Amino acid sequence: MTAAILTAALTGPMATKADNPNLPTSPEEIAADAEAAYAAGASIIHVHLRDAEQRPTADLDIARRTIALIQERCGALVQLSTGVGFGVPFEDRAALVELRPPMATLNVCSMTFADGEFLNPPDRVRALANRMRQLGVKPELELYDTGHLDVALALHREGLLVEPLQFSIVLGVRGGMAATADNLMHFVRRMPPGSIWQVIAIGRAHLPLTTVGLALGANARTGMEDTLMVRAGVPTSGNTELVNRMANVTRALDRELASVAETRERLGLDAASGPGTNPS
Ligand code: KMH
Ligand code: ZN
Repeated sequence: MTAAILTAALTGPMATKADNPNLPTSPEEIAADAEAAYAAGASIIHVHLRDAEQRPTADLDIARRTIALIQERCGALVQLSTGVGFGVPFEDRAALVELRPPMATLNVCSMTFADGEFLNPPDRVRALANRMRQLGVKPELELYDTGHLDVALALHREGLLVEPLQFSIVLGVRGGMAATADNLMHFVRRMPPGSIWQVIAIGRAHLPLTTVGLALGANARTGMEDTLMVRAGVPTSGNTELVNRMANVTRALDRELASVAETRERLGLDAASGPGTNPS
């Protein structure tokens, strides 16, 4: 099997330090955790931004500062979340790609998301996909339910996505698919050949279903966005513990961890319209 691309999702949109005091929220804390995740084998850092009150934000100054600090401290690829968090207008979320990170998420459908409403109107998703293609920002397509794959494939048919398509199969969000192997296998059967994919398993199913994905040849994502616990009832000591654990699982399955260079190559970042580092 190919080497596994490991993504560290350090912060997420919802939890705060009240849920787990080890959650990084300031640009400095996020960059410190990014450096440690990179040292532990992650080649991609998935970034959510927070303001001084820990609220999710798409503030461009906070984004610039966070990206610069991460890049000062390590060579990992930055993947900005355009999901950002509830209450942040879609236009502000979409403006983040103007900073030209090498990668960003693209959430293709609106949905109930836990107790919130996650708004991704079709015309704006299409415009964002188009803009990302123009800027050479590689989209990671977030699929929370079966129909989301069809919407993503329709964007591809419209010429808005560049191969290889990169999918995250998100399991365990309330309002999306439950975290079951059966739901995962639905996508494994249906994704087009050549797709690059990972499981994002939220909460209790995080370790087992991410491991199933790795065993099937997928990439992996871990971090405090996806679980605040290292096992039931035990809060994690932080992102480094989670990334080290997933790196160990990957190696135990006899797979290597992809370097940044290999990650760039597999995702076609250098072939996209902008360079992978996409200086803004
Ligand atoms: N929060 C995860 C369930 C995004 O940031 O745009 C999915 C995610 C998407 O990471
Ligand atoms: Zn995210």
